[in-house]
Amino acid sequence: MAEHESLEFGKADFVLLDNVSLEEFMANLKLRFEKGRIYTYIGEVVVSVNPYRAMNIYGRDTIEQYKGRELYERPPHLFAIADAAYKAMKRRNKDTCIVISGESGAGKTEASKYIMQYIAAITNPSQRAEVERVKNMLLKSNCVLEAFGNAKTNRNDNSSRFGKYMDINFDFKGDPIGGHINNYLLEKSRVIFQQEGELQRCFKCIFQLMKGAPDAQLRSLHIQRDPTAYTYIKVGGQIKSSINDSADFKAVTDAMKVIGFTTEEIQTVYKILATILHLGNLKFGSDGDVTLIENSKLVSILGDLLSTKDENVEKALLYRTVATGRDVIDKQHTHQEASYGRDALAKAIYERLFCWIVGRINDIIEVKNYDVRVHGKNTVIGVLDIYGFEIFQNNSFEQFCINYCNEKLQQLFIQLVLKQEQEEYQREGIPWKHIDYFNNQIIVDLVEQQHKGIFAVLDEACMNVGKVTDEMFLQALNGKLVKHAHYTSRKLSPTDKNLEFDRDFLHSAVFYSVVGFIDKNKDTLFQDFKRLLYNSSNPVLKAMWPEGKLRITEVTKRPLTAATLFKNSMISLVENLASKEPYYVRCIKPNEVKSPLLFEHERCKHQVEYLGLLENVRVRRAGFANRQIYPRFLQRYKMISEFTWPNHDLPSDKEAVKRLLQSCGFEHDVAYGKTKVFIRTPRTIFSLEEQRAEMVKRIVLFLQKVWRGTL
Ligand code: AD9
Ligand code: MG
Repeated sequence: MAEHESLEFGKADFVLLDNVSLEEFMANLKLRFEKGRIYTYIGEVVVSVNPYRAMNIYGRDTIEQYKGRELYERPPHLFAIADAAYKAMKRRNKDTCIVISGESGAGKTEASKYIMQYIAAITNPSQRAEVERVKNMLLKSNCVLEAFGNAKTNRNDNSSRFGKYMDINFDFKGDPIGGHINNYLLEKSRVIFQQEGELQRCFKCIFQLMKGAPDAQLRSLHIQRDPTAYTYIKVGGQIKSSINDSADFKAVTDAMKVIGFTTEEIQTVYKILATILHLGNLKFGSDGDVTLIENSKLVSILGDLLSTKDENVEKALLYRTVATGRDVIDKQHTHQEASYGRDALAKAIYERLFCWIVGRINDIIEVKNYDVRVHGKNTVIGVLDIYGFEIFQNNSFEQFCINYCNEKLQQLFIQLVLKQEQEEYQREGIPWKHIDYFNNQIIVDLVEQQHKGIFAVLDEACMNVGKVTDEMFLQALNGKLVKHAHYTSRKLSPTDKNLEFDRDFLHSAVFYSVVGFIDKNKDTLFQDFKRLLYNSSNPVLKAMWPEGKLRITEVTKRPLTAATLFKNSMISLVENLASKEPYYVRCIKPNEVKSPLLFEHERCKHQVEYLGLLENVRVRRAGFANRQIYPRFLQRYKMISEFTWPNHDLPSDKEAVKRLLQSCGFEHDVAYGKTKVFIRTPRTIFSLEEQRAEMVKRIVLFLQKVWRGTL
């Protein structure tokens, strides 16, 4: 509780509201936003409202103010949460994680960057060169991943189109020694298609290359500076570069160098981007039954960029090898198949490039030469920054996955903050009035349940031999889910194919068009393309496509579908987060127009509701900040009471803890459960800690005197 903050800025912790009602919550949130106080606590959770303006609250001086301080000592800030996670990791040897959630444009990525900067700033006081190098690489990796994984959308100018979980590893001194990044499903369809709207763009790196690369480099890639020359990036309508593209190109290229990418690797990265742009301009025609490439000049450019023979490129684009029994034949693509193959190739090489970049960064930043026996346990702080919940005019498979991911994280929050907390009070026999909340498990099940969930139905449709259409998938869904309270489907017009389901308890339905679901889920790329890339004489490219080694007769296993892969990755992400001590940042987007002044009441209220913030306040307010099992509590604090030091003679540890707390005058702030003592406010813990430190000091002095024989 940040009591030092003046009330003119509202309550620094929602727990301090006079009445816990939605009206009071919103009034406090609005007041603080208007007064430039963008952070507010709910206990140890930080609620953040995107200020949409540069704030002078992230500098070195502010960092110093938060370093090593307790949460309640300073005004609410991301730095305080980062510090709490860091302290827990360092003092108690705990792996911790910081989960940042909120809808698209709410400020998650910015928050994750400030958190990383804070951790970098407070560690390595002795300036060890190796640690500085690691920190620099971790920070630089952000810059590279943003260039390749972020894009302008109608909701956010710098929208993350991939999910990112980054572990930072620390040595026993608490200094960073390495890290690891997990990336989740990149929205690769953006490579070839952007939704309509003046703000939609392809991935940032493409524009950075066009605007920022030197003339000679562009010439060698056969690329013009004019984005309107390229079909793939003009579909969304917005084809202007942004002012930063040029400077960013340099920054990203430099960052890749600092991280340790070789010149050849960096060149290959840009060759791949150029390949994609050229692929988009390839046109297919026909001569009778024969499919042709109309602009064959592009084929030789592609051959050059991919370091392979032109005829190999042409063949992979126009034919596919099929196995019929023991024979292998070349089957010519129809016009439509060739276009499909071209687009699939563009998406696949971009996705592969992205994963390769992440893998390369991981190779370099992973902890090396760390001997646990010598250095002690290496602990971790994880930072999760995913793509936020989003609704567009037209929502497809990607939005479906992104929104499912947000539901999963909300479920984790519910499990850890709302459900388990309350269950523990009940289990321990602490008097407790249950606080109701909407449990979105039903929505999560609707998506991921075995056999009956939307992903299962989709996978089943994709397994069918023969041609399965999106329409048939929709029918299958209707058949299975017609009675589900959160599922409905509708057809707006005879040609329209929509499936629709409600996502939250406010019944704000999200409409997903099923068009493309089957295709995106199967996610097939003709083996011929894989072979083409594997046979490249560019070793970097070749290494990205190891499966191209297989001959067509050797390719038997059906790969997992995109939905299954994503579902599995989400399940393991949540398991990983749940195994660590979590800290939360809940981001709110104040308006749709990126204004620093506008607090749209209804928008914000909606977010507060679906994030379950009010329930969070209620549980927190009625609940306890800290709990410890009796023996552990005694072990830590027994020296501060004569009744328990050095040992107690009371009938049980529980009785001893009671006696200890009575003697310190904290009786009013605690409750005694069956196995644990519960402490309501953090101040009590801090006070116990202070008394303990004082006693430990005295005991040490005493012992020193005894040893020296001066007593
Ligand atoms: V998405 O789910 O990736 O589409 P995010 O990550 O939640 O979204 P982001 O962090 O990218 O949103 O923030 C959007 C924009 O809001 C930024 O580009 C900034 O212009 C602005 N923003 C967000 N947080 C801050 C802040 N703390 N200070 C100043 C901010 N501006
Ligand atoms: Mg983001």
